[in-house]
Amino acid sequence: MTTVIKNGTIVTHDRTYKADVLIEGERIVEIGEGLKGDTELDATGCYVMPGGIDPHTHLEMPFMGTYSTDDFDSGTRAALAGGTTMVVDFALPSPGQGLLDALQMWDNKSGRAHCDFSYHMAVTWWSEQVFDEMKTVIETRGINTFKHFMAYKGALMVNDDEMFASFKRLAELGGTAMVHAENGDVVAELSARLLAEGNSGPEAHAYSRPSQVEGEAVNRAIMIADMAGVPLYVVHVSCEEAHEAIRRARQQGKRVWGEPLIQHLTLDESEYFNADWDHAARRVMSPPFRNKAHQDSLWAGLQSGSLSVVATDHCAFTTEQKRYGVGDFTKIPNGTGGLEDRMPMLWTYGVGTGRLTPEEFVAVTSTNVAKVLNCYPKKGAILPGADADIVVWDPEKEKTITAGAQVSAIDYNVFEGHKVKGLPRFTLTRGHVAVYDGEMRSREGHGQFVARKGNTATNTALSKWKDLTAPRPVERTGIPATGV
Ligand code: DUC
Ligand code: ZN
Ligand code: ZN
Ligand code: ZN
Repeated sequence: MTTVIKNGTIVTHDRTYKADVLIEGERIVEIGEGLKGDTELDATGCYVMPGGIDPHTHLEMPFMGTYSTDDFDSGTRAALAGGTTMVVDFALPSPGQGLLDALQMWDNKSGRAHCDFSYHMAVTWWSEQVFDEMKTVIETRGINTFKHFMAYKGALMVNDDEMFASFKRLAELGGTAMVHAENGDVVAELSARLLAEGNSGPEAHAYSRPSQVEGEAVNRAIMIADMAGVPLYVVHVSCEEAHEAIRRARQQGKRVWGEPLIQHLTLDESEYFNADWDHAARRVMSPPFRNKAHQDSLWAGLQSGSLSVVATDHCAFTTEQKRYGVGDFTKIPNGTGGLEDRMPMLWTYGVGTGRLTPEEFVAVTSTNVAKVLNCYPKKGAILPGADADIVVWDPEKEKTITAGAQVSAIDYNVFEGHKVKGLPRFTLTRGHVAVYDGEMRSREGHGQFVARKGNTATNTALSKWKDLTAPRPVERTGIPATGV
């Protein structure tokens, strides 16, 4: 069974050209002119691009006393509706739980996926068991990315000694370290003080996590990664201080990547000062939305290449769940949605404004992260042999985002009212047409796990630490007698 995508313009991270794409089963088999297939998809007026990869989702995640509402069913359908064909979710052990045990929990949930998926592993505590299981996770399970929470003190947070131990183990095994970078001690202190002073509303969430707590943690993580010799991926980079640290590290030759979210690029802190409690609480996430200066920094990072990937951190809670935090902002479940809207919003505010080229759009929504996660060119490419994960993108198609029309299972949308121009005409997941001109034809269980290899390079390029790894005692004379 073959399908041909005809009359479109192929856009990859490095090229734009007119050609047809022939798909046989689940793979791309040929690219050229005048190709024929059993069925045809007409891409006249459209761009034919690698399907989006969202490397940061939390589907049906146990968190802050509840579970995020979008699961592998509604979450991956939302992804496909917006042109995303692969998601990478975080398998999250509760402190004390083994890594393999947590993976089993995620395997039990992910069978419903409509598109392909992979996992990152979270390290939420440290022990000999975690040390041992990391090897199995990387070498047997095909998961080489491990996230560390530097915030959520008393719950998911790891301390510097645990993080250093974990980073060193990852360096040894060919893993990549990831960090949620916020200084959890400072956040805890500020939160307690705000509450004590009577600041209990959702705006206090933003006051409790100023950009300095993120900048400090990113700098610390980069230095610890450098000493351990491990590549580092910083999730949800939201501010200039964090971006600056990443820019500097990259300029020094370190393998450090930064991931801004579509929310931080397009929504700002004024959302928290809305008089409506629900409006503000629905936008509570960590890190919080920032001001325009920070947004400009993130856009500049995408343009210059100092920031590599645009994700969502999709972690969707209903209004009812958000209301657990009435009277105490620290109990508002942290998280927002974005899976369905990431690509249209980035196209509209990036390509549509001239800030990004279509090729840069492909790079930051798909190809760059496929390379960082070691699944390129199976994913993130329009090449013979690649998976037929493709979005046929109509740059003229428009809509106004509204919760009433979304796939996500929650009752609001943080992008409500935004007019987007640029939407999928077709979305294909491993050759299967999951979105056909606005109609959902996806299949529960179609999604497969994408195993990823370990790294072949570490992060020791310029590390001075290497000089200290084999310390030798200094030979001295004239040692004073002891016990005088
Ligand atoms: N931040 C959120 O807002 N939600 C999930 C976890 C996180 O780090
Ligand atoms: Zn996080
Ligand atoms: Zn997250
Ligand atoms: Zn199929």
